[in-house]
Amino acid sequence: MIAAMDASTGSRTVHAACPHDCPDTCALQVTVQGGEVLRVAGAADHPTTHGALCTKVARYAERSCHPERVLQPLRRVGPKGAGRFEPVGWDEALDAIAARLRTIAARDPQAILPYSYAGTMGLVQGESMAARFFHRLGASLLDRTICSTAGGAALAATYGAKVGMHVEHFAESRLILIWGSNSIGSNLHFWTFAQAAKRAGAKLVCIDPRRTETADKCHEHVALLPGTDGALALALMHELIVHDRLDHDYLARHVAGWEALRERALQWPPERAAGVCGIEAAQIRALAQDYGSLRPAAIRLNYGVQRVHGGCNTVRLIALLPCLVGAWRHRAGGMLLSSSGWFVPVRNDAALQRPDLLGARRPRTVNMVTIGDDLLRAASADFGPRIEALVVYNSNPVAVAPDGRRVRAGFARDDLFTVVLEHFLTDTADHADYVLPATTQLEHLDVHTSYGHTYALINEPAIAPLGQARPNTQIFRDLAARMGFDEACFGDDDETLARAALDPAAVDFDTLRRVGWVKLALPDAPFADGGFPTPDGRARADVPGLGLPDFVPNHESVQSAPALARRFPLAMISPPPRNFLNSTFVNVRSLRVIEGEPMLEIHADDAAPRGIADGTMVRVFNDRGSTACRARVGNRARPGVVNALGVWWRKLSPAGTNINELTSQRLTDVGGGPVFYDCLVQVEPAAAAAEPG
Ligand SMILES: Nc1nc2c(c(=O)[nH]1)N[C@H]1C(S)=C(S)[C@@H](COP(=O)(O)OP(=O)(O)OC[C@H]3O[C@@H](n4cnc5c(=O)[nH]c(N)nc54)[C@H](O)[C@@H]3O)O[C@H]1N2
Ligand SMILES: Nc1nc2c(c(=O)[nH]1)N[C@H]1C(S)=C(S)[C@@H](COP(=O)(O)OP(=O)(O)OC[C@H]3O[C@@H](n4cnc5c(=O)[nH]c(N)nc54)[C@H](O)[C@@H]3O)O[C@H]1N2
Ligand code: SF4
Ligand SMILES: [Mo]
Repeated sequence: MIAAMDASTGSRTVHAACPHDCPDTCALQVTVQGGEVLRVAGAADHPTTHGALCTKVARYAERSCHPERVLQPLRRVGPKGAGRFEPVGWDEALDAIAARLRTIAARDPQAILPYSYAGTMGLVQGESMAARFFHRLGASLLDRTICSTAGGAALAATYGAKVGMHVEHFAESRLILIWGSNSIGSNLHFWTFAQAAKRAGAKLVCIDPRRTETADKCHEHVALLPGTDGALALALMHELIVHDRLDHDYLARHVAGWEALRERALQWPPERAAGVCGIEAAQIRALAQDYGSLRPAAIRLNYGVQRVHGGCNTVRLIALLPCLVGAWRHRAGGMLLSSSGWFVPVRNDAALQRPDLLGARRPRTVNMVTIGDDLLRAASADFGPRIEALVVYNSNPVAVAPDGRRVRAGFARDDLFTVVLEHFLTDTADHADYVLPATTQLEHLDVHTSYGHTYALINEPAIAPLGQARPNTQIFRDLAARMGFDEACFGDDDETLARAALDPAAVDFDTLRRVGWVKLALPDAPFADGGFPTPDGRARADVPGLGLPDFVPNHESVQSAPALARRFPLAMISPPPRNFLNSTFVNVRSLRVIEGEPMLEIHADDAAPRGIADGTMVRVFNDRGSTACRARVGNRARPGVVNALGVWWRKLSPAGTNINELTSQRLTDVGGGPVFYDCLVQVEPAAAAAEPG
C-alpha cells in the first residue's frame, strides 16, 4: 500500500522496514519516482525509529543499485573460490539444480543442507517458502546458532523466554548498565533513549573490554577481560548480599533457587572477581553500590558477552541481577537482551515453514557454527551421509563462520554442489556452482518482527525487481515446481505468506499496511509482580537439567590455558564496526572508505615490546591461521586484549583472509553457540615484503 503520493513530482512513498540483523528494526519510508529510489528515510512517527537511520541504511539505495549487483543467474567456469562465472538463463539454471538435487535426494536427502541466517530478518524472505522446500525434500535441518543461542538459552532458563524491558522505558532509568554492547555502533536507537536518561540525570556505566565510542560517553567504563562477566556478576551479588541491598520480598515470591545461588555468590568477594576480570576490586564495589541504590536500574545486555565458552552461564547470572534488587517492579528497571520472545505467541512459524511436510522423517541437524568441520566430514554412523549439496541464502558463511581455513577447504571441495542465492559475489558466492540473483528489500514484500523493540512492521516493495532478480520465495517456488512438489502450499504467493505470518488478532495485516507498523499489546512493566513465562511464573536461579549458574572460564585465556597463552598471549575479540553489518556493506565503497582497512586495536604496553607502532601492518596469528590488519595503538584496547573490528570480505582484505581465520569452531557451554571472542592470538609486525602496495 502506498503511504503517500506527491502529485507535483509524481513521487510516491511506501512503508518499509530495515531487513538487517540489528535490534533496531527501523521503520523506513522509501520514496520512488519513475521506478527509481529517490530516498530511504527513517519513519519520523515510528516511536523507536523517530526519523533517524544509521549511516549504512541511509545508503541502502547505493547498495541495492550497486553496479556489481548480481542480476542474472551465473554458472561457475573457474575453480571454486575464483569467482569466475558465465551468465545462464533461469530455466537452464533451475533445471540443472533440480536435476542434481534429485539425484542426491534419491540416495539420501540428508546429504543436502540449507545454510541461511539473517541477511534479511523478514519472515517471508527468510524461512517461509525455503523451509517448506527443504522440509518437503527431507534435507538436513540447520541449527541456526551463529549469533544468539547461548544467550537465548540463558533467557529461556531464567525467565522462560527471550523477553525483557521495552526499549522506550530506558529513557526513565536512573542507572543504565550497558553491558557487552556498543550501542552507538550497533543499537543506535536504544542509545537515543539512554541519552535522554543521561540528560535527566541518570548514570551510565559501560561494561566492555573495549573502550568503544559508547564507553567514551558513559560515566564509568569497566574494562574487564573477555569472558569474565560471570565472575563480575557473582561479585556484584556478593556485595548486594553483604550490604543487604536485596529486595527480599521480590526474591522470596518471584525467584526459584535463590538460597542456593546466595551461597555460591558468597564465595565471590570483589577481590576474587577482580583477579579473574583484570580490574580493581574498588571498581566492583562502587558498581555494586550504584546498582544497589539507584532506582530504577536497567541493564542493556547485548550478545557480545555470550560469544565465549561460558556464554549461557554468564547471561543467566546477569539476568538474575534485576531480581536481586527488585528492579523489575518499575517499567524503567530490569533488563533487555532480546524482545523476540514477545513475538513467539504471535508468529505462525508452523504455518509459514510447514514442518509437517517432513511426515515421519526425522532428518539430522547440523550446527551452522561447525560448517567447516562438517563439510570435511566423511559419512559415518554418527554423522550420517557426507554433505553433498549446500544451498546458501541470506548468509555469507565463508566470511562469517569460525575457523575460516576449514570453512574454505570445505567450500572448495570439488564434489560439493553449491547453490548461492545472493545480491553480490560474496566470498561464499565465489565458491558456488550456481549463483542465483535475489531481490533486495526495496524489491520484495515482507513482514518483520524485532529483537530490540515490540513493533511488527511491513515492508512493501518500492520498485520492481532489478534485472532478472527474483525474491527468495520465488526461487524456492520455482525449484519446488521442477522437483515435482505439487502440494498446494508451493503455490502461495508472497502476499498469502505475509498475511499468514502473524496472528491477525494481535497484528492486523491491513492496519500493518496502512500504518506501517503495529505495537504488540504488552504490559508496561511485565514482571513487576513476577509472572515470568516459566511454568510457575518465577524467575529461575536453579534450573532443572542445568542447575545453578556459575562462572565458566574461557576455553582460551591466560588463566585457563597457560601453555597455549605462552605462545599466544593476547585475547582477541572481533566486535562489529559501525559501518558494516556483519559482512554486509563491506562492498559499499562509501562505507568501506569510512572503515578504512581491517584494523587491530592494541594497547601501547602490548605494542611497544613487539615493535608495533600506530599504523604498522601486523600479522595476527594462532595455530588455526593468520590474517593481516593495520595496528591502531591507543586506549581502545586494554592491556592483554586486542580488538579486531568487523568481519571483512576476504577478497577485499589485504591478506585475502579475514579475522575468522583465527576463531575456533568450539561451542558455548549451552546452546551450541559460537565462541568468536574466546580466542588467543599473537601479533607481530608484518614482513615489509608482505605490505600491500
Ligand atoms: N553497525 C553494526 N550493527 C550491528 C551489527 C554489525 O555488524 N554492525 N551486528 C548486528 C548483530 S548480528 C547483532 S547479533 C547485534 C548485537 O551484536 P553484538 O555483537 O552484541 O554487538 P555490540 O552491541 O557491538 O556488542 C558487542 C560488544 O561486546 C563487547 N565484548 C566482547 N566480548 C565481551 C565480553 O566478554 N564481555 C563484555 N562485557 N563485552 C564484550 C565488544 O567489545 C562490543 O563492544 O548487533 C547488530 N548490529
Ligand atoms: N569474528 C566474528 N565473526 C562473526 C561475528 C563477530 O562478531 N565476529 N558475528 C557473528 C554474528 S552475530 C552473526 S549474526 C553472523 C552473521 O552472519 P550472516 O547472517 O551470514 O550475515 P552477513 O555477513 O551480513 O551476510 C548476509 C548475506 O545475506 C545476503 N542477503 C541479504 N538479504 C538477502 C535476501 O533477501 N536474499 C538473499 N538470497 N540474500 C540476502 C547479503 O547480501 C549478505 O551477503 O556473523 C557472525 N560472525
Ligand atoms: S541497521 Fe539497524 S539502525 Fe540501521 S536502519 Fe537498520 S535497523 Fe536501523
Ligand atoms: Mo548476530
